[in-house]
Amino acid sequence: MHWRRTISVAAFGVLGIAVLACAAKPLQLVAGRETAEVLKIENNKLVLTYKFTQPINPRSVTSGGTIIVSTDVVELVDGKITFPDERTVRFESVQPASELLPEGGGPVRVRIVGRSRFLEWVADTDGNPVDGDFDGTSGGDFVAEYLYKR
Ligand SMILES: [Ca+2]
Repeated sequence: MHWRRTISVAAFGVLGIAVLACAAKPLQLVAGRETAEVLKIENNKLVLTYKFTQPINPRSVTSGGTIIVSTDVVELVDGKITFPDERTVRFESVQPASELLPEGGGPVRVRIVGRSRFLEWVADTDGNPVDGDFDGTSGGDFVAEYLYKR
């Protein structure tokens, strides 16, 4: 039964790759809880900067898809995503910050998707989802709320 042997060898191969993938350290945010380290207003635009532990797949980062930003004024803040380096994601609002935040400032809520039934998430260059919930395994959303004061 030659085909049986072929199947079991293939199965062990897949298992081996899965074990290796699990053993590798997952992609995580270096920081991201503190307003001062993440949130800035530059040229009257809302700017969020996130650093990661490993290079990111640039195509996995989409405004409104895998990075979701909202305020009390705007439910979904449209942003332009750029990469200052391969481990850093920069989100810059399309609208002026003065149209996104009330007088005196307010909360800015961010979700970085690490788990989704649509299979869309921020991923490393091998496609592994970000460990947004910091439990040590790939997958899980990162959720934060920052308070911006004018
Ligand atoms: Ca996780």
